[in-house]
Amino acid sequence: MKTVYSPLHAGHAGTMELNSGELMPGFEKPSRAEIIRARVESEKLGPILAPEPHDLAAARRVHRADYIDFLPTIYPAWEESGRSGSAIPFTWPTRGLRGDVRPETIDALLGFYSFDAGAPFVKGTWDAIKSSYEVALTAAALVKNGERTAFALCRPPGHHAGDAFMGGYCYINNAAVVAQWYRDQGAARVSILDVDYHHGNGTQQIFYARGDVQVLNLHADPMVEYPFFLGHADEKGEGAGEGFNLNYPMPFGTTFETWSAALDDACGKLAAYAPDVVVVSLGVDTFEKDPISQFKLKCADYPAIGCRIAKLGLPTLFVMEGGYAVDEIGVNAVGVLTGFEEAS
Ligand code: OKP
Ligand code: ZN
Repeated sequence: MKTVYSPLHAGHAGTMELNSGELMPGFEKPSRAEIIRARVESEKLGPILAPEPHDLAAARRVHRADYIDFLPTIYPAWEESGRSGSAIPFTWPTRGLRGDVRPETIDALLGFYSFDAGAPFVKGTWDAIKSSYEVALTAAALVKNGERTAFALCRPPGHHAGDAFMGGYCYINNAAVVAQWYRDQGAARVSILDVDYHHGNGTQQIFYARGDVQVLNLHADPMVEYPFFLGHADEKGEGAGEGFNLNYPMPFGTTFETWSAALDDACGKLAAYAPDVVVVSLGVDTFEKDPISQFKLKCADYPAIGCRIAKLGLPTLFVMEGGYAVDEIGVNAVGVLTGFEEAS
């Protein structure tokens, strides 16, 4: 299996995030991608390729143009206003406020285009976002051109980003971009299987009213876990999308026995949908030692996930999302991929 990786992710570093009432170093840090890359090499998964350059046209197919135009202007505007460090929003147009009037100043715009304070910008953030997007599209093309599978080692991740908002370490929704790109390249149906611990609220929002992209999400119950305000089992899609969004919320403490039964059910629904291609939003924050998560999967479970996905027998693109236990992130992420290859 080929991996696509860019060193430009590393400029998105030194970010700060709000946690338990304190501003502290972000969990979504450069070593995550470096450790996965090192494991790809030591496991001899296959060649590691640089991304091809891409303009932002494919991003505009799933994100609002004004949002995509705003992203590269954020850090320059932040610096022009005399600040350094992490650009972070602090006010949002929630219920009772005007979310339909685009404000003019950088602090207001940051809130206008986000749903939380979890997508900080530093100097290298835009270049990292763009490189992550190019990594996803380059890996997508490998599968389109006949490879059975490929691994997009994306950083930053994407599944919390919606049509016009960032949040939860995510800016451009890489999985949504490539799903739409496959449609535009002639795929009739695409399935997105999101196995990250957190609900992929951005992916759900982008495709909620569409029947041509099936979205399946396995995650911690939003009643008690981030992102809190989406991801319940009764969210099944709307209009033409009715029945094409499936959520599997699970309680804190969920072990592989329960989790893999949900995966099995999701794979059954996916097979019945018969997509031309599967995009896996690959998060490994379901791991028992993940510092911000509450599931109990073990290292040995990750190859079994890859094996189950391989049994679908479909062209499959893996897009990296979350996972914060850096000591084991390489073993677990690459474990899914080697499990897939061994069962293929
Ligand atoms: C991104 B992905 C505040 C706590 C909220 C946000 C978690 C984002 C997870 N720091 N943390 O789905 O792995
Ligand atoms: Zn996550």
